[in-house]
Amino acid sequence: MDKIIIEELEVFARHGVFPEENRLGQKFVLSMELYLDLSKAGRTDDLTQSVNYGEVCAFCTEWMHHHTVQLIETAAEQLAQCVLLAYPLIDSILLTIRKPWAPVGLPLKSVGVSIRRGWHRAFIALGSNMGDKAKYLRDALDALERHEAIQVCKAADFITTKPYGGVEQDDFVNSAVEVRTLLTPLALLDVMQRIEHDAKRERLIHWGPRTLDLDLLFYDDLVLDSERLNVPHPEIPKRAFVLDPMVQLAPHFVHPYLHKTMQQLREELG
Ligand code: A4P
Ligand code: MG
Repeated sequence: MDKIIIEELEVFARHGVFPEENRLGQKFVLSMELYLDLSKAGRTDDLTQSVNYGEVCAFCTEWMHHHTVQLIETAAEQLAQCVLLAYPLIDSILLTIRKPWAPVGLPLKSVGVSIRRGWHRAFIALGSNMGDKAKYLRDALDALERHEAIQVCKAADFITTKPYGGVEQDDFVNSAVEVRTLLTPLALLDVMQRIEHDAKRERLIHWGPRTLDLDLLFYDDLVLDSERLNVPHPEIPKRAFVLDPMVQLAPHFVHPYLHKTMQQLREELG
């Protein structure tokens, strides 16, 4: 992807683990690559189609002046997120923060951290079969939208479905939502589980009745098989109540290892 490059912006700030660093401050050197599509700006010669690198430099300088944290890891994490939120055209950022005067007591040129952060596309399934089911789903959508690192792009219709999985229980209301997020997959799962918890969800019977169930269906084209998280959600191809909303949101989205579109998976399920 195209990028804007900013090299070695010098900023005086007070980040550090030692109290003297917080009191006296020192020089920090910022370098960054801002990844975004520059073709439209290139064709139109119009700055509004790109990102003003001067503004970004002023923004980062201001941010470094007005925040004090201990670790440059934290400074980088927070600053990267602020830049991505302030400049929506930027898809991802590679940010390096160096400390040439780090109090190491040994001759070195500089120490630093380098992180890459950006927007990810994810799909989340929603389900409820207790109480005011549609309200649980609406509240969950609101809670996702309220999170600063999550933007709801598109929500599918709410559909009423028969319970799947052999447990005798009430009908479900299901839906799915497409989001843009700055969160990692596990951080997104944490947010989803907090929202479930706030909906007074109790885990009593596996696959049993619940006020709110949020499942992470897809996260970019990531394939992850870990103890806490399986992505894509392994049950997708067997579940019409997931595939119907997915077909509405993204019929041509390709499952990362089945290599079939949502529409194909739905047709195969019959
Ligand atoms: N986990 C692993 N991968 C994921 C993922 N991609 N998304 C882990 C979310 N969580 C994931 O989930 C158990 C653990 O799975 C979590 O702690 C997480 O670390 P859970 O929600 O606590 O347990 P559960 O809901 O009882 O099981 P599960 O497998 O989530 O059930 P499902 O798959 O959600 O199915 N019929 C209809 N018509 N509509 C429904 O919505 N839902 C279910 C529940 C059954 N039948 C249904 C519906
Ligand atoms: Mg679940």
